[in-house]
Amino acid sequence: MRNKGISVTGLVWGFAFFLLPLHSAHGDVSYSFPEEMKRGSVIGNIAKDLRLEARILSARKARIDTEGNQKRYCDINLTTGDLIVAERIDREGLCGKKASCVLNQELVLENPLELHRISLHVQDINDNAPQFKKEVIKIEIAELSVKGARFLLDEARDADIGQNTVQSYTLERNNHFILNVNTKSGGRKNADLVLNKELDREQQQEFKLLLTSVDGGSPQRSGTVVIHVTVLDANDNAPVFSQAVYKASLPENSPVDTLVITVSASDLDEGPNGEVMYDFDHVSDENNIVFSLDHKTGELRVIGSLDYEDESSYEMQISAKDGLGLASSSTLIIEITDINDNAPVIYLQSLTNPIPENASPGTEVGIINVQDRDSENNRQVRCSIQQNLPFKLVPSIKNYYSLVTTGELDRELVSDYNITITATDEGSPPLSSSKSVQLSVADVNDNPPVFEEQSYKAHVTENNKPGVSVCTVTARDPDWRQNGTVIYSILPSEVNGVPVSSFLSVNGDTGVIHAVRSFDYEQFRSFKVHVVARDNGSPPLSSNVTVSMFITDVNDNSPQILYPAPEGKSFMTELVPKAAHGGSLVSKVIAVDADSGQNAWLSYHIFKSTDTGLFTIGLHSGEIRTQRDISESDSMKQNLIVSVKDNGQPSLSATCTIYLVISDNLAEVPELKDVSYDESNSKLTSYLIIALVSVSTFFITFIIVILAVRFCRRRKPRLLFDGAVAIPSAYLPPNYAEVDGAGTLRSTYNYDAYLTTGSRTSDFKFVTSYNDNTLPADQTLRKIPTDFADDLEDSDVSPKVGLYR
Ligand SMILES: *[C@@H]1O[C@H](CO)[C@@H](O)[C@H](O)[C@H]1NC(C)=O
Ligand SMILES: *[C@@H]1O[C@H](CO)[C@@H](O)[C@H](O)[C@H]1NC(C)=O
Ligand SMILES: *[C@@H]1O[C@H](CO)[C@@H](O)[C@H](O)[C@H]1NC(C)=O
Ligand SMILES: CC(=O)N[C@H]1CO[C@H](CO)[C@@H](O)[C@@H]1O
Repeated sequence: MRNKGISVTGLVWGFAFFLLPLHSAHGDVSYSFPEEMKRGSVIGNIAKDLRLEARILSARKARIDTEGNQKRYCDINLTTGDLIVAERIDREGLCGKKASCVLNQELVLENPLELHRISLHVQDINDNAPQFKKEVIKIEIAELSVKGARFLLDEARDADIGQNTVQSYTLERNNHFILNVNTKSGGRKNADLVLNKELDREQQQEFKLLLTSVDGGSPQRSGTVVIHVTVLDANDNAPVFSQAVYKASLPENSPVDTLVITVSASDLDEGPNGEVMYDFDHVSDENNIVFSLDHKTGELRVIGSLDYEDESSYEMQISAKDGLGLASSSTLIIEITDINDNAPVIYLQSLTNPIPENASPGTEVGIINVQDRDSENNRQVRCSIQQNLPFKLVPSIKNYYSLVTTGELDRELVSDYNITITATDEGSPPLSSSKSVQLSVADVNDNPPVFEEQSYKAHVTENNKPGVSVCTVTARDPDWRQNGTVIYSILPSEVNGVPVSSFLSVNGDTGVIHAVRSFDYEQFRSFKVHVVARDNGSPPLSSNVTVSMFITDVNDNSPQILYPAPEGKSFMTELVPKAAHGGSLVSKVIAVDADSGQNAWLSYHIFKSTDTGLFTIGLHSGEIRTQRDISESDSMKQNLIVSVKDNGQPSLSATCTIYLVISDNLAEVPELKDVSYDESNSKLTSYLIIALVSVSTFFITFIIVILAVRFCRRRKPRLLFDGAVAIPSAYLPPNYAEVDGAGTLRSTYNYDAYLTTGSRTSDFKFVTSYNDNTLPADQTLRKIPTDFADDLEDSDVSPKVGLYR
């Protein structure tokens, strides 16, 4: 019931509010009505309120006037007497914020003139919403603002008054802000934005919050504004690298300016707070030289030379720093990959140089080490040497190789080797290098001297000058220096019991063989010596060669008459029968010649005879024959002087006398002595000769006896030397036909002539070399005992005469 009563009261009030005129004394009326009524709306019946007849209004020309130049807001319907709204009445426009708004109008009646005041009380209606000055409120709040911070917001305005003005604010729900509404004097209200939770720009850098302001009218009206909160950055974030560790790989020798990697760090801050600068952190100088880091872009580029062999990886700390100095760091690892940029290098670790030529196959000569600074396949190295050498490389441990011989070495064939060692790696493309090793082969005395000929023959003419060179032997030794130096010597031996050194000597250096003494063909015609060639090595090697010496004959022996025996020894007389016919053999001259060949080819001539024409002599047989029958008239005693010549150039000759007695009776023989004596000029001389011959004969006989004794002990022929006199102890008559096979003398031989001092006892001959063509005839003749008489008188019986057994 109470509620009903209130409502009734409200209605009544409302009715009165609209319709009831406010009575005033003196006939004034006032009306109260809400603003913004439509034109023509009835405010009240003024005729009634003034107790006037409506019908007279028109007659009395009732009208509404205004004071001054005020606007006429209302009018009167003359028909009905209603006061109606003539103009839009806006309280806010007319009265603003005034609490009461009264418009004064006047009703004028004529006939009689009446004036009534009309007060129009305009009531506010909630026709205005709260309104903000701007559409957007921009607020910048530092990121680090503390909770509770207040930020004043613009006040919302509402043209209405009273309850119809701003009554409250509401803020859109959000996490960070709340509103604090203040009531100012005059009932105005404004709001503060209060930070209720710290901001993080990096989480949300702006907020758009709707602020609603509501009035208290009915219906309620509201106005909104957007609060645009911008969170101002604080440098609360360090730059952060996108990776904790950056890894990159890069081939070595990459050119300068190659981009290796780009690092990036992000800083959530903005502005200078988010500007990141990259830099190396504690880098060693070396890395600085190799890489550069762009401070702004974070590009890491090559600025130096990259060598895998020096540094295969780089590790550096980099930092990113923002404008205000907050920094963080990261690690940058750059692996350098290998490129085959290093050729193998060959090191000769040891070398046996020179290597002796007798080194057995497989001997290690040197050790080679090969190194390649690259890695993996690029450092796999194959080593080789050139073909056709007696060497090979044997791989040993790791990168070591042994250089060993594969065959026999022979310094005399190849004394130096250039061994080229080539090493190639397995990179792509492969690199290679080579090294030359010079190897000498040292000599070993492995070659004996070798004579140029298998044997030597030397010919020397007898009676040669001592010291004459007879032959040259040459031996070659290919070894080196003293191992190849040849020294000649004669192997000691004996010829006929005499050391060979007394015959020949050899020049040790040149191999020229000299005769030490003069040879006598009649003593021996050939002999052999062994010449040794020895090198100077240690131990020395030697070889020997046979040198056959042939002594060629010179006509230096006169024919020797054996029969008849030389005069003085015995006086041999041939008996020729008186009855001998022509052609009968009566005697024979027997002669020999110690020379040989032509030099011993004897011819016999009758040089002088008692009765020329009675006897002839065989030219070569020496047989004396009668030429005709003996006649009585022929002298009983016949003497023949026979000369025997050899065929040498010049020829030598000997003579003998043959005593012939033509008789049949031996009794006549004793007379023979007279015959011989008749021929002598002086008997005294003959006796003397006989005495001398006897002594000589005795002497010779004595020697024969001695030599015979010696010969019995030693069958071999020997030569005895007694001073310079050579006496053959035994002398076999030479085989005269045996001269160089053909029986002729070699025409190429030069004949030497020998001059004696005049005494034939001396066997020592002074040698004068000349050709027999230039020999003066008389010199030769002097030596030839052609004169029988001279020969007889010559008491010096030559001991050189061959003794025969
Ligand atoms: C070895 O090489 C050297 C120079 O390298 C050269 O003088 C010499 O003749 C060469 N020897 C041989 C046998 O090739
Ligand atoms: C000679 O040969 C020997 C080994 O037989 C050797 O030791 C020596 O060095 C060689 N001499 C020369 C000069 O080569
Ligand atoms: C001489 O040489 C032969 C082979 O050529 C050898 O048998 C002999 O022993 C050598 N004689 C000397 C003395 O060297
Ligand atoms: C001038 C004017 O508005 N007259 C009006 C008065 O009221 C009557 C009845 O309501 C109307 O018919 C008129 O038009």
